[in-house]
Amino acid sequence: DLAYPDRLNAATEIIDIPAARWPERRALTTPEGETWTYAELLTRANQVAAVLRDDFGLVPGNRVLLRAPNNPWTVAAWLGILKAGCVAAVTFPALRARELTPIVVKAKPTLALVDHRFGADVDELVATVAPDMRVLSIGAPVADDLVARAGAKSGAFDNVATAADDVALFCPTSGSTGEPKICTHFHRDILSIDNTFGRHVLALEPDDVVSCTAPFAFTFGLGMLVVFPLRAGACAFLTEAAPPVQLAELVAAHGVTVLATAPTAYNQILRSGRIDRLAGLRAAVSAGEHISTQTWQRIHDELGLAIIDGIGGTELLHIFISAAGDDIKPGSTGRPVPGYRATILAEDGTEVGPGVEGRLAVRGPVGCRYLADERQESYVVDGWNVTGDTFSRDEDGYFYYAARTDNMIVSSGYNIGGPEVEAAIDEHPSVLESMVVAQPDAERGSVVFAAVVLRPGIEGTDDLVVDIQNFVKQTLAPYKYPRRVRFVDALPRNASGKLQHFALRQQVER
Ligand code: 3SK
Repeated sequence: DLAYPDRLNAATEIIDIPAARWPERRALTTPEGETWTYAELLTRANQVAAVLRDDFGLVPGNRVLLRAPNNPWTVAAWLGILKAGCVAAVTFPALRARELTPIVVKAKPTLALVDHRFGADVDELVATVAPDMRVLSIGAPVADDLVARAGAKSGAFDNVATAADDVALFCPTSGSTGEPKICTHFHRDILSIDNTFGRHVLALEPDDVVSCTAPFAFTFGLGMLVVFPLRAGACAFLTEAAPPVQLAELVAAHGVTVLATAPTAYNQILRSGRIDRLAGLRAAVSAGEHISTQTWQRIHDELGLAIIDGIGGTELLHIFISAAGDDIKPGSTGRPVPGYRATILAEDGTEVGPGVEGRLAVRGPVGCRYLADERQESYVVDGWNVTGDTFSRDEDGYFYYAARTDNMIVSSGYNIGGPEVEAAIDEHPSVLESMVVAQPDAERGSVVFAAVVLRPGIEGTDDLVVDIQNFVKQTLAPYKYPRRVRFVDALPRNASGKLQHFALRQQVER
């Protein structure tokens, strides 16, 4: 039943109610041995809310930029923002000032809560585009930080009585063209992802220990590590950054029972020969990109574990089609999660029948609402959320992934907009122009492939490839760098000079 009361603060359901029920249970734990009970997490979230209201004078509806890795204080900060009735604008810590600029300009945060290791880019934003944004460090080596301020508060806080459809979240997502889009989500949306995928597919139990590699800013991580475990009385195992092979060791050492990550990580763990470290898992989730039948089958053969595959989107907050339990057809991403409907649309927007490829369109309790963005009109058509994926479905209602419809590059579960990588490469002093597309890759799903035309007289050497790659890593979030670079004499263009990405895509797919 997805009927919500008019007044609803998601934080009440995610921490206040569970903390009253399971005060002494472990809510959060880390590889470093830090453990917070539900009662401790509630106290700290309340303290954060009090800091926002009393020290910074924030009022409901104010936006707070959150830039911090997956650790207990980030969870407390996120919950505290919701408790205070403010909007949490979550951002990937890896993003650079240049990528944060359009987000901050559009989101207009009043305050930024920033892990002290990621402060420099935010200082740059204050100096350039956000002079009025105040900044509070989390865990700074200086006396005045969020942790110190929180410690001075009582730990009691009456959650703001937000409306169920007040905005609680701003989630930026890379645009396949141009600027990032900001997806806005209501308090009730946050609960809906649990009342659909969380309850009906994942079905966590209080004894579960859940690990997920996705950052909170990727809503896959927010659901898997905050919303689902806390509402179930389970424990989230928080890692700031762990390469897949190390992750497998941590899963074994810390008794993780549910792992959620992208197919790339499962592939790397398989290749490392350490798949046995996942033997203690009760469930595993794969999302962010399509998992191949071979990878799914190998994990099944090795561990007897049927990975829960899923496709979701920042626009819809979490997973809306998935395959789980006995309801699995090899090669299929599955069927709509209870509460959602899905169909396949032709170019003209009409629904096509079984076996025909087209745009995957979805409707359900959570939908896309971009913040002040004309791209909203093409994403939501007649109530359908028209995703950027090409799928087909069969007679039984199972959906099959075919390809991305747009120029978005999905690599290791990360969405990377080709144009911003092109813009960064073009700034390299040796480069005249570039074109970036996805190249299929067995391990990462796709990798960023760049065709680069050099300035006259510059020779394309291996050293120059590395130099261009490093240049991009310093300009953008490092995961966006082109793993493959090819020097070419000219970019593919049609007779009128228009760039033809599809031509390069065809070349690199061969
Ligand atoms: O990319 C996905 O499949 C996904 C899954 C869950 C939540 C968010 C996203 C983008």
